[in-house]
Amino acid sequence: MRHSALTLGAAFLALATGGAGAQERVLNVYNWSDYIDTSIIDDFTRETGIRVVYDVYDSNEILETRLLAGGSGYDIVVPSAEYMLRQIEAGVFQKLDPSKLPNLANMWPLVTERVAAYDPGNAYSVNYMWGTTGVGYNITKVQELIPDAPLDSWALVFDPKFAEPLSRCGIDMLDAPGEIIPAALSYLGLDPSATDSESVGKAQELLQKVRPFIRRFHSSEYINALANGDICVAVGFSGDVFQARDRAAEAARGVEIGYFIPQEGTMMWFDQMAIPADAPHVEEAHEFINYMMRPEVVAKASNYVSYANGNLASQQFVNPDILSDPAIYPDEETLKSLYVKKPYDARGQRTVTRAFTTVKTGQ
Ligand code: N2P
Repeated sequence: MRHSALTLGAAFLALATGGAGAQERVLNVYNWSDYIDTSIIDDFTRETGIRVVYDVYDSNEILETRLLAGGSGYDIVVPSAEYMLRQIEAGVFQKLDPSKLPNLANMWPLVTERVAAYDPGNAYSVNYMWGTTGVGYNITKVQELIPDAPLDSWALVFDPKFAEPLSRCGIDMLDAPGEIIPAALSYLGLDPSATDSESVGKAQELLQKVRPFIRRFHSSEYINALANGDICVAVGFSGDVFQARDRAAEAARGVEIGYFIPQEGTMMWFDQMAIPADAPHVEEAHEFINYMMRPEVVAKASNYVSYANGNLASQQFVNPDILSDPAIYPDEETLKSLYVKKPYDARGQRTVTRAFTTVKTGQ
């Protein structure tokens, strides 16, 4: 008697608190850092009852290592499209079930078609955000040091003539071989997707000349570093630089941040929501992807992180100053200077990573 009363009590408590014992629904998300308005996660949990465990990374290489090792426990991951072809071949993702994703109708055919080059038939992924890799800078400090600074060219960071003086206020670069080597290649007028040792060797040589002037290779700390005025230049991701600009404006300490897409060309990338083959919560993962494809929801994300999304129906809810900014939603003219990197094969990836590591470690 007493025993069953206790059991009932415990069951009631579990239900009331959503604690273990009740069938708690959980979703483990692994996404890029500084990539969402967290109120979206709270709204999702409130509506669905699914508790979200949200972890972050700041590099495709970190994500890939976890995915290839298997058993990550993640239900949603967000690799960049050009990494996906190899990852799909390695069997790390499961196919999406389109019958559970009615909001696919909201997606932007232009983006969906581009991504199909990496995820054939769009069988494994849905676009979350897309953007460019370019240069963020502190407007006042750069102008002070170099009044005629080339604020439209990779020369700002790859020519020692500019990098040397700027090293006084600090240059950061992404800690990402697949971003920096292609940028160096485009500055040199070479194919940004090249992996042959001659081309990559030239990029390495260029980078070694400016290596002494680079303060740090890191893929997320530059947001606050730019906003606080700790550094004055960062090779970084578009929306992250805009977040730095917004944080600087909020702090109101006179730091003004600009961003440019180098005219020699830069990379445009697409970050894709996908479900690992061994995801423990496949049903919940589909619910999450479908939720993120609601026009108002993904527009809220874009408005917060200043990245374009791949959802056409969302554009009516995206802030006009974001939608009309060609550095976020590129116009025809800007699109011409953007390239999409071809996927590296395993050997090409090794060549590029080795060159980058040599540059970083200064050997
Ligand atoms: C978000 C960076 C995401 C862009 N902080 C990299 N693909």
